[in-house]
Amino acid sequence: MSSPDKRTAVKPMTILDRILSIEIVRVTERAAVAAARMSGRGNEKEADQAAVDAMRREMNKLPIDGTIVIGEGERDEAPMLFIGEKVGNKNGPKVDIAVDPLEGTTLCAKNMPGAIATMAMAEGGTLLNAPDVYMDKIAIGPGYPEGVVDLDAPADDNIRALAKAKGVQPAEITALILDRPRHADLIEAVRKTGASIRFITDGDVAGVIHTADPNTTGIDIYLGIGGAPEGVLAAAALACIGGQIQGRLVLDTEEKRERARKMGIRDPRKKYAMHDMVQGDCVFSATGVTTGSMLHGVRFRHGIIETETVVMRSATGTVRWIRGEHRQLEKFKL
Ligand code: VTB
Repeated sequence: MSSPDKRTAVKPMTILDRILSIEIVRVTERAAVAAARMSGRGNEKEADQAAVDAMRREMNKLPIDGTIVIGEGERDEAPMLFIGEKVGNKNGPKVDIAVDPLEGTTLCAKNMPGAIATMAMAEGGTLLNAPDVYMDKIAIGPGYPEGVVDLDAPADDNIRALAKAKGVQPAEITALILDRPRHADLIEAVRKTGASIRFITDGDVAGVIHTADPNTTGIDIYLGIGGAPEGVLAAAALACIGGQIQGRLVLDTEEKRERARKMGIRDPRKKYAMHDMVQGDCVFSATGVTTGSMLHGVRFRHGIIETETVVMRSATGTVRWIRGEHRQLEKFKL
């Protein structure tokens, strides 16, 4: 028989995440609207700060006992939403939270396509707690045998293996890569196979998500080094919609290895599979700030603010596209 204590005890994330998967939408919506007000003003810091403030305010209303595990930075350097910060009204399940209140600060500041506000939430203790360093990543969409590509294989071998599994020529594969000088060798290896490359200047959370629906996006594989926080967020999204991602933290200095050690990372060379980064049930939400190929940006119309959000739940794999019309009533102004 269950004790009264048990009956009144806080329900685990698995039960509450149905509700949280709607609540989380409000959080990324607010952050996106705040950031969008700053879009095209050339000030990355202010845009980011606006998104952070709005996200934090909204998150603190949620019925969760939350801990930021992927945030705006490490305790000393980030005033808000830092790694380890407690959020939520404590009246709910213990959850780990990964946030990128403004993914693509430059995109937003320059009013270029693809800036998003994004966040993931998972059962307490199940999200990878990673320092704010780079991560080497590889990701593909669903429907392939496990391990068809591998972070440690040469990029050209990966392209050929993926083409074979897809039943096409390597020239029919398109890879998405961040346009950075550090990727020169990677680009050369991919080109050797005849595959096509689409470059992005920022925004690799959305970049990885593109691999989940190649028929629509034209992207088969994501390759290269981006932010580790973005890697964990992308892993949360793929945990919901399917696909494969592997990542390895780039801990190339003693200082970075030390920071990682402090977060409990014992093996600095560990290759993380999706379920090492996201070990339990999770929900993921992203709202468009500027219009990109995944989401519409925020639109300010007379008296109404429009948002578009994609929200996903790993327990069921449900993906919802939510268009919000926020009427600017005095009481509920965004
Ligand atoms: C990527 C990109 C992000 O950081 O993760 C990138 O997808 C990595 O850092 O949107 P560098 O810019 O130093 O290459 C972002 O650009 C976010 O800052």
